Amino acid sequence: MEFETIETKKEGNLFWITLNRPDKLNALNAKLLEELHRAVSEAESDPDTRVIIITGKGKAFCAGADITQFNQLTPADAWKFSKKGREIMDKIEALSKPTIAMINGYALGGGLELALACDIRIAAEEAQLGLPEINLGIYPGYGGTQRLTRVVGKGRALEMMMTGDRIPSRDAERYGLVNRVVPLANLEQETRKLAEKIAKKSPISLALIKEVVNKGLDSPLPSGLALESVGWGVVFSTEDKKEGVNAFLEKREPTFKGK
Ligand code: CO8
Repeated sequence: MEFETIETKKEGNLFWITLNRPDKLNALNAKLLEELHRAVSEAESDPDTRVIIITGKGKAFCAGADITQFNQLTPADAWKFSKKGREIMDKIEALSKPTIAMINGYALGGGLELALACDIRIAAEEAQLGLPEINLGIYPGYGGTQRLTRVVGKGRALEMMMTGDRIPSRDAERYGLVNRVVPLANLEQETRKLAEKIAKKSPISLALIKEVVNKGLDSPLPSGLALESVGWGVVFSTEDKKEGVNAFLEKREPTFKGK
């Protein structure tokens, strides 16, 4: 598939998506959002892909929505632009395959919101994260008000949104906003190692874990727990469950096929 604003690469069971507008710090314009949508759809339907990694080229992961578009937007356009961005973030969160945001540099505004839509965030020591929309006289519009609050809690989320300050990745790690921080030089290697580890697990279990965690977070606890039990029944019917249990009993490594 040909893209102008992103690059994609398949590597074994991993599917890499690199935002590729480095001169504009990978700001999200309409074209990039549309291409990102197509790339994640391709990764989701690709039978070889088990883990999807999203990163950025150059010194930024993504510096947010493309501000140069803002002055041309009517309120109705702004609503559509926000909705389009939100739909792609929702789509990424709902993918059946695990996603990792590899945060190589600035993750700001819509860029942090993109990282928040991914399952796991790994950041370079040099990266900075924030929701600076308040400085533009607006506020986060790609899911940040909701997803950041769920990840770091209300007080920290409100402070980040109200000040617009960028926080270093070490602080983000302390907040639980990124899973781990590594030097930029090791970022790709560490991300690949983690992705390959997850790629060896049962894809059905991975998809169910995502579904149950995400839907459970939107539900009262008893409903989430009931969903967990129902999914458990499903996972018990799979060949992967037989393979996993037999491999343990036979003292060998399992090979999961996603069946
Ligand atoms: N949009 C468009 N262009 C950008 C953006 C952006 N978000 N960020 C950086 N750029 C451009 C710069 O204008 C510059 O272009 P040029 O070379 O043509 O002048 C180039 O990228 C390099 O940037 P800088 O020279 O500014 O690089 P610095 O290292 O000096 O600074 C910063 C880096 C601190 C990241 C700085 O670029 C910055 O503050 N950027 C803006 C960050 C920001 O405010 N992001 C939030 C955007 S709003 C948003 O994401 C809302 C999401 C919901 C949208 C709902 C739609 C209605």
